[in-house]
Amino acid sequence: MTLKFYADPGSSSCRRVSAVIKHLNIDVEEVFIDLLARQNRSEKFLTLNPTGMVPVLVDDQAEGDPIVLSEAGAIMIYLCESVGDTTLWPSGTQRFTVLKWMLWAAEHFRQPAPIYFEEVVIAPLMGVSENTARISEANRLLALHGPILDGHLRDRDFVVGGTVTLADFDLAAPLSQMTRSKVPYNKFPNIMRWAKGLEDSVESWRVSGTALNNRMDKALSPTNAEGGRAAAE
Ligand SMILES: N[C@@H](CCC(=O)N[C@@H](CS)C(=O)NCC(=O)O)C(=O)O
Repeated sequence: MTLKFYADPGSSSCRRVSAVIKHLNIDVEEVFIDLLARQNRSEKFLTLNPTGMVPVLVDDQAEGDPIVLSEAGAIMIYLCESVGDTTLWPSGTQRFTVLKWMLWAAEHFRQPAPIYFEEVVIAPLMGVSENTARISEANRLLALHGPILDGHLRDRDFVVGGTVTLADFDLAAPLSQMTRSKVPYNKFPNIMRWAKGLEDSVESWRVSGTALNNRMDKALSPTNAEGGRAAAE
C-alpha cells in the first residue's frame, strides 16, 4: 500500500494522526499543506477534501480506486486496522469504550480549543480584537465538559485501560496549543497530570508535539505572521 498523508504539522488534528503513524511505525509519504499559505484552499486540495481541512490520507491501493479519507479519527482507525493493531485500537468491548471517548472528544471536549485559538492567536494577527462573547461560550463549554474528563482521570493514567489508546490522543490533542491559545485547562489538575504523563511516557505523542511546536514557532515568528496576514486578506 502507498500512503500519502496531507498535513500541516502545526495542526493538532494532524498531530493525532502523526502520533499514530509514529507509534505504529507506518511508512507514509507526508505532503506538506501549508495552512498559512492557504494551500488547503487550492483547487487540487479541495478535490481531496471539499471542507479544505487537513489531515487527509490517500491510500493508493494496488487494486481498485484510491481510498481518500478526511477526519483524523477515521484516518487513525484506518491506519490501526490496516496494520492489524490492537493496542491503540483495542479489540473486543474495549474498542467501543475507546470509540465513545473519541466521539465525546469531537462533539464536546475539543470544542473550546478552536474558539480560543481563533480569538487569542489568529484575531490579533489579523488586527481584529477578541470576540469576548465567543470566549465566554468557550468557557461555558469547558466548565460543562472539563469536569467530566477530570473526574474520569482522577485515578487513571490513561483514558481506557492501562495503556495509551486513540482515546488519549483524541482527548489530549486540544491541549497542544495551550501555551499559545491560553485555554484554562490548568483548572483541571487530573487532566494536567494525565497530559503531562502522556508527553513523558509516550514517545510518539512527545515527538508529534515537538513537531507541532516547532512549526507553530516558525509560523508565528514576525516574518511569517506577516505572510499569513497578507494571505488571509
Ligand atoms: N474534524 C476535523 C477537523 C480538522 C481541522 O480542524 N483542521 C484544521 C487544522 S487543525 C484546518 O485544516 N483548518 C483549515 C481551515 O479550516 O481552513 C478532523 O478531526 O480532522
